[in-house]
Formats: sequence, structure tokens, C-alpha cells
Amino acid sequence: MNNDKENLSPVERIKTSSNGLRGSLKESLADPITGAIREDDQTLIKFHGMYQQDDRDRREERVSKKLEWLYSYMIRLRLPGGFLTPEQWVGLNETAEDHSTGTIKVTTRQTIQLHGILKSHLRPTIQSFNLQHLDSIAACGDVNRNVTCTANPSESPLHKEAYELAGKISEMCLPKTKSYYDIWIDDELLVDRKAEEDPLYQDRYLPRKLKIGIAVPPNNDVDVFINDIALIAIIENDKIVGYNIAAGGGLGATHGNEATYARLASILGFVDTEEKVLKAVYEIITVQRDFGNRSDRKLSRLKYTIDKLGIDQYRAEVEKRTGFSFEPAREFKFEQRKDRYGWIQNHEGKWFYTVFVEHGRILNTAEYPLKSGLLKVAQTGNANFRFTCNQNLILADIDEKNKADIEHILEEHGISEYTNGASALRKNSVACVALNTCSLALAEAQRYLPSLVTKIEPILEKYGLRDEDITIRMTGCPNGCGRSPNAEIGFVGTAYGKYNLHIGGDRLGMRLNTKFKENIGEEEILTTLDELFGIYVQKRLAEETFGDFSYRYLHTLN
Ligand code: SRM
Ligand code: SF4
Repeated sequence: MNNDKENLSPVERIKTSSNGLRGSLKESLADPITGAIREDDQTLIKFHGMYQQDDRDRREERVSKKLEWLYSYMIRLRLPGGFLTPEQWVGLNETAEDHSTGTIKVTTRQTIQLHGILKSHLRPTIQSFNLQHLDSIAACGDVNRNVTCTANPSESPLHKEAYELAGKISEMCLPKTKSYYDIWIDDELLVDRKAEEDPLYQDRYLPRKLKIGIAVPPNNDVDVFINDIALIAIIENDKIVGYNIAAGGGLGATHGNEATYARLASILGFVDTEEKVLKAVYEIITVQRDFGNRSDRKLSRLKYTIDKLGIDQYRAEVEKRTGFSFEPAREFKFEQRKDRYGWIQNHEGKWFYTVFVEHGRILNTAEYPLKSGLLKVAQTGNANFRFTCNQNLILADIDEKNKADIEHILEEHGISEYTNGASALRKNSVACVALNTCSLALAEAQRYLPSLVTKIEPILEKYGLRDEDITIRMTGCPNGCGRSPNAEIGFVGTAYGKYNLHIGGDRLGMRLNTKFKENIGEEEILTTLDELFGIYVQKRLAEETFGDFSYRYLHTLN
């Protein structure tokens, strides 16, 4: 068992003494003097799917006016497998306009965030989500997060099955406390504390966040191996016969702290029935709950517990708890990780349109009324909304008879032109939020990568590489929210305008990249890439991807 009890991190005390994650949140919300909430409540509010933030662009101005920082909140929805009905999209659009900056952000974990919500708007926002049957429970905090699943679930019955499993895992891992309803929905709710007893999380919850993803080969659009728990559907004779289960993925690290590192999940083995899958997932979590590091939050993710215990001991402890053994892992093959843009028809004849949404930001600009176009599609009631881990959106389950109407809306709003016209590099780019809301950002990401891509495109053009599907990802710090450590070209922010450049990751998400240049600015980024692309076209092997080539370059050619 975890032997760090003597030296628990302060967050552990906040969790155990929180009265089922209630803390003093009601008092904090009622305080009219400040836009912030009390310090302990800033930890607890995460378990309710929210973060206290401030507008970092306006810090200096606020201080010069002797005002407190401009505090506001980000809310993240819990959407296992990333799905909304058209009615829910219309409701979300309205909630975003009434209470947030208005921008709807599709995240790298297939869900939605709204930013810039003032404290007084928090309860109305949650209440309006509640009316849409949406919640943000456990979207953040030391619990299981949004369960991701290969997008396009209606493309085949197998995707549907995996999507449904994502929902079951999400339900199984929900905290039992009803504090969310108590605080955000109904003040008068009578609380039965006995009914809130939580065998999974107890009163201490997990040592740290925990993430679960499900991939349906041949697509690894969920980047399954970056999750704490990764499920890979094993398909035989067109049926899912079970799942390979892997554990210990995670991408975050801290500059200068050698004890921290990105890691891909290691395969524990194969499990056949759904009942066993759920049991195995549950007990992988309880082992992490009991053995994870509760002293140093930098070393408390499941990946460090696995490396501390060793994969065999971790597996043995899980098997002891489940009462069955993992079978040897079965073969599987990933063939792609990118989204399939444009129209696709599924086995039932329904249509799907994948919209390219640069870094998941859905808003209107003078040139591109994306948000209005999507609202108009939703208002027809004839398309569901699905989200991908590449921050894109799928208009889903469209009947043949409604396709032309939706196509017309997409054309009218420039959405199909934008999706078709973007270069391969741009369509394979991911960036995290970073500035101006992320308190941990050291550099820009989603506000900067689009213009950097514009400068890289002519270089690719020069070498005849315009259509090459190179994955390029940027994060404003080494936490890896835009999964930069798992890209063919990864940028990791070090300071304003400066990035570490990583290369050598593979295209399918099976190999992490390696730092190649440290702390470089735009000019050096462009000259370095120019040089690398030049060598790539000269020395690449047949069909060799840029990621595989640069891995070879780093290890043998350089
Ligand atoms: Fe993340 C923290 C945004 C996916 C690793 N992440 C944050 C916070 C909440 C900053 C904070 O703690 O104050 C960021 C909020 C920024 C903002 O203003 O919205 C943030 N993370 C995001 C999102 C929105 C990025 C995006 O642009 O899409 C993604 C939301 C996912 C979701 O819907 O749940 C997001 N974060 C990820 C991923 C990628 C993934 O899961 O597929 C990772 C890497 C995988 C992993 O977990 O290792 C990731 N985020 C982190 C970490 C590092 C955790 C670690 O233990 O190493 C932090 C920092 C922390 O937890 O202390 C972090
Ligand atoms: Fe913020 Fe860093 Fe995550 Fe980007 S990677 S959203 S900068 S924590």
C-alpha cells in the first residue's frame, strides 16, 4: 500500500475534509466582494468540472487600476465518447452566448469547454446545462475524466458498441456524492450522506486525475496510449471479441524535473467479456487509489505507480482483486490517427460530415461564420453533433433526404470550403488552449499555431510535401494537453515566443518524439524545419513518413 501517509500533499486534506466535495463552495459563491473563490474551494470546484482562471492578457491593466485580476471560470462538460443531440447544441450555443465569451471550444478529449464565465453566472450556466440533460461532474479533479472513444461511432455497429462502453465506464466511475446537485442545481436538496458512500473513491478520491480511452482499430484517433487506462477493441470476424487493456500512459512533465516524463501505456493483457472489462478497469483504478503517490503531485499519476511497482506486480495486484487473469494480448493494427474530413456514408446509409475546426475553436469571424452555420445545422434537427480527439466536429447520423439541405448550409457559411481548402499540415495540427486563460501557459499555442502553419506551408510546398499528412502539435507548456509529445513535430512552450522542438514521433501514436532543439523562436523554427524537410525529401525511404524518417535521422543519420 501507499506508504506516503506521513507526508500527504495539502490537496489530500482538502479532499478528505470536503464533506463530499462541498467545502465552502456555497459561501464562496455568495461572497460579492471578489470574483474569486476561497483557496480550498479552487481545488474542489475542479471535481465539479470547473477551473478558476483569470484573463492573463489583462493582468497588468487590472493591477495598474488597483483592481483584482479579472477572475472568471472555465466549465468542461462530461460527454463520454463526445456526443450531443441537435437540441443540445442549440441549448449549448445559447448558454455560451448568455454566460461565457461565446466561443465553444472542442477539447482534445472529445468534449466542450466554455471560458470566461463570471462567478455570478456559474449556477445559471450549470442550471441551463442541466435543462439540456448535460453535466460537468468529474470533468476535472482527481477522478476519472471524460472517457474518450473512437469517433464516428455510427460508422459501424462496432463503433456503437465501443461508444456505449465509454458511457458505462463513465457511469461506473462517477463519484457517488450528490454535492453537484446540492451546490449548483437545488439549494434545498436533502442529502442522504449514507447514499453517498463511495466504495471506489472513498473520501480521498484518487491521488491524481485518471484518463480512459477506447480505440477501435484501425483508427487511433483517440491517441489511446496516452491514457492512464487504454482499451483497444479486438475485432475478429467483424465482432468485438474483447479488449487489450493497457495502463500507464500520460504526457505531462515539468521542465527541469528529470523525475517527470511522458509515457505511453503498457499492455497488461486481453480480457474478453464486457463484465470482465469493467471489472478490470475498476480494479486498475483501485490499485492506483491504494498505491499511488499522495505526497508529490508531480509523481502521482498512474504511470509513476506502474514504474514504481513494475508492470508485473501491478498486473498481479489487479488480478488478485478481479479474481481472473489477463490473457496474452491479441494482435491489432492501427492504420491512421487523423479524422476523415468531409462526407462519409455508414453501413446503414446515414451520412456524416467531419468539419475541420482549427484547434476546436467554434466562433464567428467577419470572414468565417462557423458558429452561425453550425447553429443553423442544429436548428434543422437533422444532424447529431460528435466531437473528435483531434478537436474537430462530426455532423452525424444524417438521413439521405436531409443531406442536400445540410450541404447547402455548409456551403453558405463557407464551412465546406474551409474544410476542403485547408492544407494537410493544418488539418493534422492540434494546439492546446494556453494563453490567455490557462494559468500554466509559458507560451502561446492555439492563438499562435495557425500563423506558424501559414509560414510552414510554403516550405512544404517548396519540397513538394503539401499533401503530406504530417502531425504537428503545440502546447504552451510541457503538460501535453495538445499531445505535443506524441506528434511527428511537437512544440513545447518554454517562455513567451520560445519552444522546444521535438521530432521523431510516429504517425499513428505508438512512439513518443524526442527533443531536438531547445528554447527556439520562430526564425529558428522555420530554418530548422526547412533544413529537415530538405533532408527528408532527399533521404526518405519509400513511403517513409516524416516521423519515421526523423526518428531514423536522430538515431542513425545525424
Ligand atoms: Fe490539460 C491542466 C486544458 C487535455 C495534461 N489542461 C490543464 C488546465 C486545466 C490548466 C490548469 O490546470 O490550470 C488547462 C485549462 C486551459 C484552459 O484555459 O482551458 C488544460 N487539457 C486542456 C484541454 C482543454 C486542451 C485543449 O486545448 O483541448 C484538454 C481538455 C481535455 C478534456 O476535455 O478533458 C486537455 N491535458 C489534456 C491532455 C490530452 C489528453 O488527455 O488527451 C493531457 C496529456 C495527457 C495526460 O493527462 O497526461 C493533459 N493538463 C494536463 C496536465 C499534466 C498532467 C500530468 O499529470 O502530467 C495538466 C496540469 C496538471 O494536471 O497539473 C493539465
Ligand atoms: Fe495550459 Fe500547458 Fe495544458 Fe497548454 S499544455 S493548456 S499551456 S497546461
